[in-house]
Amino acid sequence: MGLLESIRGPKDLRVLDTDELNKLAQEIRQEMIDVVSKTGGHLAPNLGVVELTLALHRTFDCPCDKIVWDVGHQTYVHKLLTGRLDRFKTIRQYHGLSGFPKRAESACDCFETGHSSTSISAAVGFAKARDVLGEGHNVVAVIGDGAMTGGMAYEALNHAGHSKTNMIVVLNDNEMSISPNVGAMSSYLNRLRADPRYDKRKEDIEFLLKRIPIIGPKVAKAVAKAKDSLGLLFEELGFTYLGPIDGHDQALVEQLLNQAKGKKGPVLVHVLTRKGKGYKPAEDNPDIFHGVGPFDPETGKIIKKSAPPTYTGIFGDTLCSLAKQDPKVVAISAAMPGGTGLNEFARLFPERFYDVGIAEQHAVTFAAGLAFGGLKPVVAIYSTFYQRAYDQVLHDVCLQQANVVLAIDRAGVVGDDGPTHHGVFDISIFRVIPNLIFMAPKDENELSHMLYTALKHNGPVALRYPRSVGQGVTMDETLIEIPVGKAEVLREGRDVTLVGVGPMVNTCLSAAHELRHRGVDAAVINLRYINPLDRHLLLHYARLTKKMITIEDHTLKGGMGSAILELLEEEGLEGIAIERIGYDGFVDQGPISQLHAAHGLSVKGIVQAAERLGLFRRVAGS
Ligand SMILES: Cc1ncc(C[n+]2csc(CCOP(=O)(O)OP(=O)(O)O)c2C)c(N)n1
Repeated sequence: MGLLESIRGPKDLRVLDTDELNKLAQEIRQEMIDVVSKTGGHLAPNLGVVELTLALHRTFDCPCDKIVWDVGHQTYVHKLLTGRLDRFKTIRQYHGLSGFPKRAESACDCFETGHSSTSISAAVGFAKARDVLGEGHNVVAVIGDGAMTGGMAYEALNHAGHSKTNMIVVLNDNEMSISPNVGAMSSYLNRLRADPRYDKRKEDIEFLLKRIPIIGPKVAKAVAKAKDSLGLLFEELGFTYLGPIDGHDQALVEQLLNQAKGKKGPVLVHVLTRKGKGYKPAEDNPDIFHGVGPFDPETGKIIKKSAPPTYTGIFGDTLCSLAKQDPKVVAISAAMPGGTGLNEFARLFPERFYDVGIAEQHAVTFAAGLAFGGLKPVVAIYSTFYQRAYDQVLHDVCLQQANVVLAIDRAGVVGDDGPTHHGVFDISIFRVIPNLIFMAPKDENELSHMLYTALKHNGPVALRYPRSVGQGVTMDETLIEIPVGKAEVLREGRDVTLVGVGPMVNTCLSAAHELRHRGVDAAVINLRYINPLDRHLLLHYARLTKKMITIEDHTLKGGMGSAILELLEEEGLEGIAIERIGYDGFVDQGPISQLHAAHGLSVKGIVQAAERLGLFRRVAGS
């Protein structure tokens, strides 16, 4: 039996000696490589926090002490140490362990995350609640240097520094976001790393810490000396700054955490780690192994299946060709240039590409400024992360009618990342904003025409497309404008109207085929525009068929089907029966096709909806 199997909870860690801890660290790395090579997941961030997590769990007493993880993608080690080894193989699988902290999974997961830069805010909340209730536990936020580019982190530092509550922020600095980290804060952290006094002081601190408890007070002095020279920014914000130290020296991290634990007020512990530590392919390519699909654990070679290009890829390619023709086109990413297909744009047009860090709110308002300054900005953000920038879209872009294109990537369920990452709310929140033209393509060819249309349009435009490969359709050479507010009839029919948005339109076509076999004649409409709706066309088909089925890779409340219900109500149309297919509530993690099937977003689901509408009864009886 390996050491890891003997760890049932954090308490079991405290009896281990240095050799055993080193052996355990190795076993943890091996387990993560073995499992993630099959399931896919956030490997590099987790390899980088093995020693840090061991040190945290030996220093703090979970679940009584609260450890709040930022983003939460780096909690695999934490899961392995808090009683979840037996289920670790199910991570990110349908009904398996989540890839992020989950309160229902363990009392040690005190706060759920997935979106970045929330940890310090939540930790201040935990600390204040403890103070009010007269309790005495420790509260720790663990945040990466990438997450420190998000505005919420500063709002929280500002509050914590002022409130003087006892809490610890561990800054896990690996110089990487998903891609290399960006921004002035990142440069500041690099200066702290590079300061020649760091090496000298590191030796001093290591020397002194090794002598605890004999000369414990001297440690405090050395640390106090350190703060005079480094970490001034954090000191000015009201934090005691400790570090930077080597985050892979587990004993050292543990000793500094113990120091932090004994201090009054907020403390920031700066640890330096390497993303992908201990697995060469991940150390060499930390961005690829940040969130990776299945790979060969021996070689690190990613297992790729041949498939049509993705919507994201087509978006990136089309934007590059449009930008070649129009020097005013610029692109903005919030720390996801690779994920949003903008790497090539950044390479071709470095002066016209902006990675603003994990700062979706800033990205959108920045785009509004660029637009009024005379450029044509395209902001590419995942649907789920646009939720962060709602007011910026409403107040800074749409109210002022700025010429901004909002590319909404990963719209619909995204698969294994689960409910924190599914893009299933954008239609509800954006379709109600006046002035915003909102489209969704049925395939990758239509996506390129829509991007062209969006850049031609005067005013704000949003464009939603999914995380998946395209339909494999032929791409048109010449792009044309798709008339605003015009839907497309793909199939005539008299018995029922199937209205799809985005690639769900293709499911409607297959379902129409299936329904035909059962004697039902279905019309199929590719909605194309969620806003403005093609009122005329929808009303015509509603009157003609009297029965409608809407299908959307989106939540039902406030979604596309809701928009059609509103239309029918506004027009006073009565006697129209509608079945809406979409999600009701938060959606689990799992393969996209499985999630679609489980929620009726399938041919079978449409046929069942047709059955609920009584279509087969009528046909059978006629
Ligand atoms: C609001 C938001 N935007 C974007 C992301 C996507 N994302 C996940 S992890 C990550 C990088 C985080 O970097 P860091 O905090 O340094 O952690 P590391 O992976 O380097 O350990 C990003 C951009 C997110 N989770 N949340």
